[in-house]
Amino acid sequence: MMNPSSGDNLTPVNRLKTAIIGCHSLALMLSMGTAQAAIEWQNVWVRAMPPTQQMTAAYGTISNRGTTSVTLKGVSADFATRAELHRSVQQGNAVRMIPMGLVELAPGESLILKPGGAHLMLMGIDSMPAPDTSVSLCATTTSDSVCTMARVLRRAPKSPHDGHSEHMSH
Ligand SMILES: [Cu+2]
Repeated sequence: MMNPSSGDNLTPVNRLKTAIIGCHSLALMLSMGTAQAAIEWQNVWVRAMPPTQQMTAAYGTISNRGTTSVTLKGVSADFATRAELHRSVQQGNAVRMIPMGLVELAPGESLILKPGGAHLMLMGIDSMPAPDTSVSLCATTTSDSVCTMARVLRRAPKSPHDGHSEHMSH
């Protein structure tokens, strides 16, 4: 349900399947305990903006690797007073951004945030993070809060697969 960019390639989904197989033994261990809702960030980056700007956006993938549905309640970043998940909708010649509200992710489902589509809007920034630094982003679910480090970049990384091998190491 949560694939706002139907024209997008399916690679992240394929990668997710691969990773699930790779984490099979972990899944077995978890299944012996209580059902785990596990949110994971992948390929996250924040667009670098001039220091005078108070807004920017972050992109990447938020996946539910758990065995139960997860409801994303919100996102946060310590350098921004407000953070919201937005989707972009075309209205005539203009693109409007609409807050997504609560986002439910079924087991194995991913929310893909990318330029021109859904994104994480960061607002009320007094001190814009400099290019090529790292910042922390957090996603809050009804049961959990999961944070990640994101690179601040002037433009989108060439390959969305950067960091893939790193990711597979667990
Ligand atoms: Cu926005």
